[in-house]
Amino acid sequence: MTTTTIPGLEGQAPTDHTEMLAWIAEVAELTQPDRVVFADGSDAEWDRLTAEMVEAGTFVKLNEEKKPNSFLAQSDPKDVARVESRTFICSETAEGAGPTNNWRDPAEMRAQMTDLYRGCMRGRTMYVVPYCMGPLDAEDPKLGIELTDSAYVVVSMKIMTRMGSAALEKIGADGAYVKGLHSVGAPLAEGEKDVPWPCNEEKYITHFPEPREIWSFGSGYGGNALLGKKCFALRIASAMARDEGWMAEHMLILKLISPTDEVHYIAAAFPSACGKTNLAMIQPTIEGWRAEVVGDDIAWMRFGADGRLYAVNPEYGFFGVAPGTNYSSNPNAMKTLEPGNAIYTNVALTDDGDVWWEDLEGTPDHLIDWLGNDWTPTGDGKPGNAAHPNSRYCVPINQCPVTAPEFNSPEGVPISAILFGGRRADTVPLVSEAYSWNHGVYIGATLSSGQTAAAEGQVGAVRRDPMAMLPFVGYNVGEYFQHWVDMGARGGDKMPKIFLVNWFRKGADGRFLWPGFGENSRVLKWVIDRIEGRVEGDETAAGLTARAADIDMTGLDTAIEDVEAALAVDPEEWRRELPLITEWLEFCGPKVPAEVHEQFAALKERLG
Ligand code: GTP
Ligand code: SPV
Ligand code: MN
Repeated sequence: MTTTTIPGLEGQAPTDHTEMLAWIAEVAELTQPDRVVFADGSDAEWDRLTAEMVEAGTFVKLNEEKKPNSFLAQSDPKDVARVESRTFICSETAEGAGPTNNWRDPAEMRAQMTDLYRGCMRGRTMYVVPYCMGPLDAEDPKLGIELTDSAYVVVSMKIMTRMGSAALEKIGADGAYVKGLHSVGAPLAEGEKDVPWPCNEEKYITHFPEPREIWSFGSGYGGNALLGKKCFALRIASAMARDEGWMAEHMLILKLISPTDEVHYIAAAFPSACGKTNLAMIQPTIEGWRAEVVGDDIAWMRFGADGRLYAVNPEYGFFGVAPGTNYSSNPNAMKTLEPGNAIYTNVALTDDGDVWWEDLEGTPDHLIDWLGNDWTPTGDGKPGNAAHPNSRYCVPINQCPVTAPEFNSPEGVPISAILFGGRRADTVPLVSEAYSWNHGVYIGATLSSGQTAAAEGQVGAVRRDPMAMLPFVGYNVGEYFQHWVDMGARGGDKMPKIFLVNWFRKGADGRFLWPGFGENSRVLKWVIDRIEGRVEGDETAAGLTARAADIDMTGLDTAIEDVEAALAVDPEEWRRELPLITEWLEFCGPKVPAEVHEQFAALKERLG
């Protein structure tokens, strides 16, 4: 049917999509891979690619008995997290990217990156990876093609997305799809031996929101390289969502079931490495309550026929932070890993071919750490983490014992509450409810958190992270706030209630005041009680804050004084935030909606 020749492709392309074939041919001509291979997403392909990566030293095959069909990769030590300083939104105008993103003129960026891409896949295979974000049978499935020279990306995309032939078929002969081009930027000369984790010192994670394109160069890691995740499902999708009247958010989605079988779905936006996966998989500690996971990182929300906001998880797997995960903090994550079929990155390797990371049960006497060095618990004078703080497991969502069947429903689930949260050692109470949708938008717009290892930067430094989307909003941040206000106006009283939570408040002695993890179910119960109108709260500057007496403490040995301290709103501390918020809203610029400024004025008035 088509006459397009793709250099390096053996046999017939499995699609008649003329425009797609022309694009693939053009990229292959530019990047000059030895081979072009269409990924079909099959188990046979997984077996072949993982075996090749074991052979190449990229993967270590883990002990088949302990971790069946699972692999460990250790990245280059300089390629361990998202690189926000190298992430660009190349909208047509600088204003379109707003003050929070790095912007470059799209034509200039294309010219510059085209030079980098020239010959960059020499000696490698270019994979054509078709994928779908969200269920394949959605009314308007969101499809993408990632061209990549990384087999690690191909197998990770099989876990994280609906990847392979079915997605290609959905695109059909002329369907729309998001173009993604990814290269690790490490061409091989004739006969040159490859390294286990090829990458380039120079990195670009670039988005062209208007034509819905992604160009990524130089990194093989996580959100930099698995283009369906942060690049498509948040940065590009947020721009689509603004245009189409829905929301693409950095949120977990969980299903909470009360002892009387009341069901509520809750979405929560916390910045990277601030507890989404843990809350999504929560094992409630209060009698009779159950929870199930719909998603752990990204939520796409749109209005249903009944006018409520429905959320879909566009992903198909978990890319979770390993350190801190264990059978007591997150038993459901541990059980998800038991059947195997997982990829681990930058954790430590035990002598019997298993994995280990900080806080996992049973510290071994000897390990190979994420850098490939011998490691012992005492450090032998060489202290350091066995696993990188941003080391990750990548595992299919359907292996989780508490996955809600609705995770695969194209209609999604109706959201009763949206939580915003972050890491704040002070000031922010354990839980409070926004006075209105717009107050909630204000709380989200000024959300703050201590920086984590999930991205480069000074760990611990408090920064504003609006709606936990600072690195992920694909357009002007003021317009993004406006979109939130507009969605609220559309949804009216059917919108979810908005809450602010903080699991990370510390006492004067530096201890966490609240035990967190499964005990957070006690806070979720209060949230449901509020939604159902069963409890009152205290009107404070922050919002309607829970009274300690209304938090179910049955079976919890945390001192009531600690809970009271965790819930307290100290006007003095809140006043200290005011100049920072003034500065932040000024920085966000003239597009910040009046409604947000009004809420800030109301806060100042509450503080006197
Ligand atoms: P990303 O995948 O980067 O978006 O992270 P995330 O938001 O899913 O964070 P995750 O659930 O992986 O948690 C990150 C870190 O926070 C882990 O080290 C957890 O152990 C820790 N953590 C999660 N929940 C709690 C909690 O309730 N209390 C405390 N103290 N720590 C928590
Ligand atoms: C995050 O940083 O928010 C993550 C990990 O979920 S990554 O896929 O690298 O973005
Ligand atoms: Mn995340």
